[in-house]
Amino acid sequence: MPTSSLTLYGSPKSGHSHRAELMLRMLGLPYAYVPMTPDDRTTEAFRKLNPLGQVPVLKDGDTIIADSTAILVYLARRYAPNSHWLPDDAVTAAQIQRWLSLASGELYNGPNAARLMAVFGRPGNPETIKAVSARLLNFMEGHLQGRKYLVGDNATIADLACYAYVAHAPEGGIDLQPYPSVRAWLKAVEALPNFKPMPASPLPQSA
Ligand SMILES: N[C@@H](CCC(=O)N[C@@H](CS)C(=O)NCC(=O)O)C(=O)O
Repeated sequence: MPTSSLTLYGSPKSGHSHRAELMLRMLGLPYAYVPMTPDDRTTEAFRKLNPLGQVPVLKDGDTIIADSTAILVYLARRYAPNSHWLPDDAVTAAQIQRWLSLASGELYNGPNAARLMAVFGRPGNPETIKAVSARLLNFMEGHLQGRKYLVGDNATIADLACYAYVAHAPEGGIDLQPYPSVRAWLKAVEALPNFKPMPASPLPQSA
């Protein structure tokens, strides 16, 4: 499979960036990484790549793909077509899409939002965030009983999309102890070839 020159614009403590980087690593694709500070994301040059000013953005030759789950789909289709990462069949693709939607919905508004509040001082409603997180994690726990990965028998882009913000949920004060199947799934993702962790942030202090 031919490769162009791949550049990922991301932030080291962004789970959205981490999922895109994991996919590049797991496909064994060479890439350049451009770390973006919050100020970098507001520049005119970066807004040309993504008018929303968000990381991650992938540049593949002349092709620009913004949004982490769009990047996962692009990399799977472009560099690993019809592989276990994103199989072609309709049912499996739909099951994977469900997890991509959960990653951009409940995971974003739950564990990600809790971490944003605790680590980065972002505003938010702790009660709502806790409720969204508990609903998602309870659902994941039931779903993962008897399964190694989120969809089917192999790792898919669904696992990469959901990994970082679940793994780092404790940074937002969300305890993963009540979710043994979720913790076993995190270990399964961490055991995949070329896995690289996202750097930890200080755990919130208890009052
Ligand atoms: N839906 C986007 C969300 C990306 C996102 O929220 N990125 C954060 C960093 S983790 C960001 O760049 N935030 C800056 C902003 O929203 O202004 C994706 O999946 O890539």
